[in-house]
Amino acid sequence: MSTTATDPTEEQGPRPSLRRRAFLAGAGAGVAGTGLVAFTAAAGWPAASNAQDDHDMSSGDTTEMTDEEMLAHHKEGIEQFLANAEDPLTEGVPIQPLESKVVDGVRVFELTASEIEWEVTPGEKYEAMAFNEQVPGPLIRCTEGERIRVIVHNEMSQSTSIHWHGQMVPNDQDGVPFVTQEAIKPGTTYTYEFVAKPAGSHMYHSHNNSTEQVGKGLLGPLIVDPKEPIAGHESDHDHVLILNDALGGFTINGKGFPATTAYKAKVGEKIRFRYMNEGLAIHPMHLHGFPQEVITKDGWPLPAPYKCDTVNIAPGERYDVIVTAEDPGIWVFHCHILTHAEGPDGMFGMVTALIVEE
Ligand SMILES: [Cu+2]
Repeated sequence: MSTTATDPTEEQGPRPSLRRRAFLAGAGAGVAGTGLVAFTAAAGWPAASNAQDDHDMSSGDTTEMTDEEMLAHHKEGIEQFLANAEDPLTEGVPIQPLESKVVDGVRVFELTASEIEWEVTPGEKYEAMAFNEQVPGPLIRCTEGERIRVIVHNEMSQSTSIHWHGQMVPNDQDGVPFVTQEAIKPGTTYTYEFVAKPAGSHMYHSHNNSTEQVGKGLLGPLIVDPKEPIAGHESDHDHVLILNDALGGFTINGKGFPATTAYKAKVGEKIRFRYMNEGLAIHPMHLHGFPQEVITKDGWPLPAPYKCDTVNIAPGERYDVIVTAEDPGIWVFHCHILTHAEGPDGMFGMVTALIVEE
């Protein structure tokens, strides 16, 4: 797995133009996600974590810049993205593999939920809720049929719980307060245990006050590898892309363009992308240049994989695709709801690229 880049080492100061780009990311939510704005406003959240109420793309702001100014902003974003591909511009590395130990035949993981600040785009930090101080949380990975135990510490000021999205667990491990368990109150620890099945790309997330808690980052990937390799699923690279649309606007793995991770491959290599949507809106992910071969839906292998160039991922869904890097170049890779990806100020939000080298 190489879902993440190396640790950023330097605090980056806010850059005025990038602050504006983050602002526009929020504006996109205001236009395309009207329901989202209403919902979060009704819930009294997020007051401080989104600029969407302060900016309206229909107000005429889009025409205030000259063509030259728009191009300059666009160019600067691309330059920042390419710099980020070499040396991350933001603090905080998401989805790090979670260490485990085997105790009496059970694979044991440990998660700690806490309230942190998370840097989404350079200089833009938001109040987040995180497992092990990562947004999204660390990667839990195991093999189908393994018994796993996850010890959860709640260091937040709110109660929480964890639902194992896609897993066929015993009912009392399903993670819904007052339905299958008591809530995990602040300052307490709770332990889940189940046999990991079925195989595939799954997720774990809070199931308490989940609009706020999942929106702010209490989620992560759960990959259950099949006992035997599946023909046609071989790849040289394996990446998780978790889509979200609350904390800091539209994000891939907790970061918005230009801080999104670029994916790299050599000509002829196969890349597996595992899409997971933890957001409140659909996100059709479009890759320039090459087809995406869809091999699984919600973890289940498809009997007849199919090729397409845009994969529409609804909230809660997972799709795994294989891409063969056929030609060198920088191939842009983005959500095709354009208000999630590009505005007069250039690209923002759910945009990344597949960089193919000879
Ligand atoms: Cu989108």
